[in-house]
Amino acid sequence: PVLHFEGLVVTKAVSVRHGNTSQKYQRRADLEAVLPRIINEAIVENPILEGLPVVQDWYKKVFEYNLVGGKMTRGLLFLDSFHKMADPSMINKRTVFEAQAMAWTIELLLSAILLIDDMMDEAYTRRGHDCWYRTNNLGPKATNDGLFMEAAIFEFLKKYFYDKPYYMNVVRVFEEVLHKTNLGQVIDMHAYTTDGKTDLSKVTKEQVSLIAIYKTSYLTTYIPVVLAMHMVGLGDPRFIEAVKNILLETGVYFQAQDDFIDCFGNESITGKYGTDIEDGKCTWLLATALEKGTPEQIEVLKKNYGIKDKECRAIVKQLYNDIGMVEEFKKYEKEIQERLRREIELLPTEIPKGPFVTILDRLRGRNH
Ligand code: DMA
Ligand code: MG
Ligand code: MG
Ligand code: MG
Repeated sequence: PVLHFEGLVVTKAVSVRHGNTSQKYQRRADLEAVLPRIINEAIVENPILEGLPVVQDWYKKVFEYNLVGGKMTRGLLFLDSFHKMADPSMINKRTVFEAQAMAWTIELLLSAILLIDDMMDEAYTRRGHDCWYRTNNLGPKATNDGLFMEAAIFEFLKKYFYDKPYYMNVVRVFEEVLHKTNLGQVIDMHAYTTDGKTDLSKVTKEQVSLIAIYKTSYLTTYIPVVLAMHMVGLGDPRFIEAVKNILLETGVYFQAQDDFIDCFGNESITGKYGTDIEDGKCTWLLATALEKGTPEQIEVLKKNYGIKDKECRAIVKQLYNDIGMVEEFKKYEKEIQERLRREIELLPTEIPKGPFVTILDRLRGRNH
């Protein structure tokens, strides 16, 4: 479908499957349909931008490019959690729209972080297009757009939730997640390096999990469910504490998949060219190779990992194949799926289990 902003046509939202009327696709289509309204209300008509047409035009462009065209995993997980946890009497036209506004605020947080992540990772493509910093001759100037999007999160929240009893809690969750994700990016860049180069002796599965909890879990699995809990009246700190571990562990699994897809994914499906091997990232694949590889193979890794060269990348990929990485990953995925499902069974009775099971169903075997 084509989304119409005021004076702006967005053609990137191609994810609606025609002819499929299932609830899942309908929810996605409905969410995509409200985006122009939300951007106009929360950004274009925001008094902060009044009288600054150049800024308005630029940010319409930034939003069009960066907010649209993703999988919307997080926004949809939030909506799913909201609808599964809310008392049916709470659901009406107004609360459904508010939930959609919250879903887009989560997507905005993600888009801001990805915009900057792609600069740090020296990535090439995202969502099937050039990374934002590689467009419009931007380069490092794109930093300001990431910062603007981050600031806009709090404008969205003010616009739609200022009078809600859960407003302050929701603001604090966004602050917490931003902060934790930034810490995660620091660990992702520095914790396993010596003099800025990947130090294989520091790469372990524990390190991989620690990085993932901070850089990914808060942003991916924690925030959608916890915000839904605050909105439906399940925001008691004891309830949040009870679900936290499962959500963080699910995020570690999500990042392991992201690492796997970076190397073994099909670029035309993922929309991004994987750079983890060249970037020398501390990934689930690398930690597994170090566990399973022979001393000779580990020598090969040492020579070829973290080098910006297509040949070196191909050698590492071949090595991953030689140690049976695809099978290793299947085994890991089966085990973590089973373990998390057992943990969900043990959640307190007050907390609906549906959203947690749905996350695992959605993630199983994902290829993008
Ligand atoms: C994922 O890291 C975490 C954040 C905070 C974006 P990544 O660099 O592996 O993500 P991607 O593979 O999407 O670039
Ligand atoms: Mg990245
Ligand atoms: Mg990164
Ligand atoms: Mg990645």
